[in-house]
Amino acid sequence: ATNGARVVSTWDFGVGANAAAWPVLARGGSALDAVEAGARWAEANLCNPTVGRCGNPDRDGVLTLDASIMDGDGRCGAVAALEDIAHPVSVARAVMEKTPHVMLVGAGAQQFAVAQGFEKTPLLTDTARAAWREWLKTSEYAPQINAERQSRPGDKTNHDTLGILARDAQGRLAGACTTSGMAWKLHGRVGDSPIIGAGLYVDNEVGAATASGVGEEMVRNAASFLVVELMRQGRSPADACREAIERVVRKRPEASRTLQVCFLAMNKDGDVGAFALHRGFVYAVHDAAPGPHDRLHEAAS
Ligand code: SD4
Repeated sequence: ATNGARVVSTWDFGVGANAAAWPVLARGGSALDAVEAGARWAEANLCNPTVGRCGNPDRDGVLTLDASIMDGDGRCGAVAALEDIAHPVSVARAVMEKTPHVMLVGAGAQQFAVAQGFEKTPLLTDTARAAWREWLKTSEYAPQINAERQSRPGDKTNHDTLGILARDAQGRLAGACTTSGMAWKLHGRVGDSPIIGAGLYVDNEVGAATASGVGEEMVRNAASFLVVELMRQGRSPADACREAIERVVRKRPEASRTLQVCFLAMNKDGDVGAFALHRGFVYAVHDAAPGPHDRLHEAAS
């Protein structure tokens, strides 16, 4: 029943997200339900001092969330700059399924969420508030490479993005992306994660791609769309990701030295590939193959 089913996710916490998504695929469920389950796990369980939705707010001390979801038929939904709603990915799915629109932002997104029965609840933790107060002393916006990676002691959380892609037993693809964005961003800043084609793109005929890192670079390059289009031209997932990274570097060679950009892709056959601008991007794969599923793969860079 799990024939060809597979789920892949960004970063260390991708292991947990995959573990939450896999049972959906294992019982013959849809890729769309699987990626939502994985993203919800991340949104609910990343509450630790180093990473999470309980992570760091924007420069005004406000935690704003971005998320998107897409299936291989081109159905998609997204929310950006959403405040005080714990599961932005599910709000994104509601935008997709219950409105004629693709994206809702800010107060309107929150109003829609509440009308759909999502609970409004303050999310910013004391730890994050304290980190923000500390940050205010310098007020310097300096994103750290691989800040999402939990396995490196001493790393400070700068942002936390889960990108998750799945293929179900029927061969359908879906993806989701959820994040609190870059810490200390300007209030109102929206990254790549909720932008279809930038942080996420899925096409059943070709494959799926998602991104993590400094989102402005993905938006500039319509990067997840680019990765899928490169696969359409015959590139392997890893090759397509590498080519997209080269595009990022060519456009901004100076900036590329200090910021991280990471791509993760899966083609329609379930082959997985990744590439990062700098070392240290890890991703997790889960399928029916025997053996441990908590081993991480490090992307080439
Ligand atoms: C953003 N791409 O908002 C996200 C941040 C990220 O891991 O990936 N963090 O730009």
